[in-house]
Amino acid sequence: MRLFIAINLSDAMKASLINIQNALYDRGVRGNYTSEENLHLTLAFIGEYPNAQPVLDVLSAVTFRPFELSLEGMGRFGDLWWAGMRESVPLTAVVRRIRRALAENGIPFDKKRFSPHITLIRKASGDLPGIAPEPASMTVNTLSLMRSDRGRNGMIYTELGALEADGE
Ligand code: 2AM
Repeated sequence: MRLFIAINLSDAMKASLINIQNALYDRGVRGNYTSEENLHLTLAFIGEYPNAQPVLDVLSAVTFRPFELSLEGMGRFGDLWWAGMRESVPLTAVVRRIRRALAENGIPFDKKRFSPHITLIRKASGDLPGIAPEPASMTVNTLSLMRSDRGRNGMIYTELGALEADGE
C-alpha cells in the first residue's frame, strides 16, 4: 500500500482551488489538473508500507488542537504547480510531532523538508501567471491516513483512518 498523512480540505477551500484551476485553464495552461476530490495537503509521505494499523496506532498518540489553514500564494516545483498556505505555527508543530512519532516507531517516510503545498496541476505547460488565490480558510479538525492507488483515470485516494483534534 502507498500511504500518506494529509489534511482533506473543506468544500469551500476546494471551491477556491477549483476557481484558480479554472482561471489557469482559461489562460491556456494545460496539464494534468488535480480533480476536486483529490485536492489535499500532504503532511507526511510514507510510501509503500504493508500495514495501516501500526501507522494509525502511532498517529493516535499525536495530539493537536483545531487550527486555521489559509491559502496564500502560488508556486511551482518544475512543472508541478501548487497553491501555498499561510505560515502556520500549529501546522508546522503538528507535522513535526507526526514525523517524530513516525521516526520513533520505525515507520519510514520521506524526510524532505515540509513545504506545505496543494498540487493543482502536474505537467503544467508554460509560465505561471500572476494569479493570487482568492482568500480562503478552513478549520482543521481532522488529519487523515490516506491510501493512494493508481486508477484507470488517475489517482484514487482513500481515507483509512483519522485523527481528531482534542476538544477545547
Ligand atoms: P505532491 O502533490 O507534491 O506530488 C500523494 O502522492 C501525496 O504525497 C501527494 O500530495 C504528494 O505530493 C505527496 N508526496 C510527498 N512526497 C512524495 C514522494 N516522495 N512521492 C510521491 N508523493 C509524495
